[in-house]
Amino acid sequence: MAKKPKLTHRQKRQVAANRSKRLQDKHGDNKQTSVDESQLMSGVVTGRFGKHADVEDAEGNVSRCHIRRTVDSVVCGDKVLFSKGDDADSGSVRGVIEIVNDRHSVLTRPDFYDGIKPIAANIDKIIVVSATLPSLSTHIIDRYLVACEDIGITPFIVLNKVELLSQSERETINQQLKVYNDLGYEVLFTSCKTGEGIDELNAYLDNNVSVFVGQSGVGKSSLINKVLPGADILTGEVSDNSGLGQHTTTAAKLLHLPAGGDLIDSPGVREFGLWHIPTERITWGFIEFRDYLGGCKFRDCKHLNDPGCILREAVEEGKINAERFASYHKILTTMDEQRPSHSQPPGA
Ligand SMILES: Nc1nc2c(ncn2[C@@H]2O[C@H](COP(=O)(O)OP(=O)(O)OP(=O)(O)O)[C@@H](O)[C@H]2O)c(=O)[nH]1
Ligand SMILES: [Mg+2]
Ligand SMILES: [Zn+2]
Repeated sequence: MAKKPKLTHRQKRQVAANRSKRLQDKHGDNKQTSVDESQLMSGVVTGRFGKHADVEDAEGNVSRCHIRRTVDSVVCGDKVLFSKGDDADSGSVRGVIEIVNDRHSVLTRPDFYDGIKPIAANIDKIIVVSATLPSLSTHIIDRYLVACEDIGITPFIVLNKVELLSQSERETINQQLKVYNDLGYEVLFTSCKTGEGIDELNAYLDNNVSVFVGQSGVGKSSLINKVLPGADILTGEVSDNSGLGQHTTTAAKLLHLPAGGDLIDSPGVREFGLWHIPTERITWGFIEFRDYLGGCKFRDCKHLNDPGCILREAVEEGKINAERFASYHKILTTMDEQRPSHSQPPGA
């Protein structure tokens, strides 16, 4: 296999900047004429498929593009500069993404083989979707919340498929999710079958760029189809055998809301790993811990059975929810198991 040239981050930026300057110089005279297909245009990435990406220009035209090797990564929501090629050049893949603009936010997840993978860029809101089918896991919700807090975006928790619940199940789950309300997170019950909560979800999305995340099969794509009836995204049954979603959505997709704002549907992942986030940031991601941080007797307190651990004391006094505390420790113990041996712990 051919070896990729190893450019440093700085070198890559320099190459991209040089290329941009060269292209600008070349097309400097007719920069304003967007009809010239060989000119760099601005666009937003609406889909990413293997080596290619779909880019939508200001007029709403979508071009499937190659990605210049110097470009680090491209993901839905990225604002890019691209050149539109000649249709006849290379089948349906017409353009080339030359430059990815700086992102104001990016949600990432680590992949065992590929390292850190961006999920969506330039997002304002993160909709964390869960459901009782597949089974409800507050631990998975906690994982997403940590990832959201790490990038400074307040998550919105949605429990979908609520029409499947009996009144008493609904009350039990209400109690289970009350901890999130108490922490100041919004929790919304929705059903794509009865339409419950869809208006509220619509109101929350408003004029923002929102990404829908959560396990496979919880109904992310179904919710987007409800909010945007024309979207017609493929949805898939939860498997009768495994009780798990079937990973129906395989690539993230960006769609426009009619009144402004965008939605990004993302593929469900089985395990939302957090091993790319340093331990202190994981701790910070549990917002109720923040008041106590730095107060333990030992600076390197692991908040387990360490003497003088004020986090543990707060749990014993009922000031911190014991399940959230257990969830925190579960994240830390699984981090080392999930991290591939070729990857170093963050900060190492
Ligand atoms: N009963 C019930 N089923 C729902 C609801 N919303 C979605 N479903 C069903 O749940 C299954 C999974 O829905 P999807 O929208 O494909 O789930 P997803 O989260 O996009 O899954 P991935 O694309 O695999 O990540 C489908 O069979 C949907 O019809 C709901 O509110 N109630
Ligand atoms: Mg889907
Ligand atoms: Zn401690």
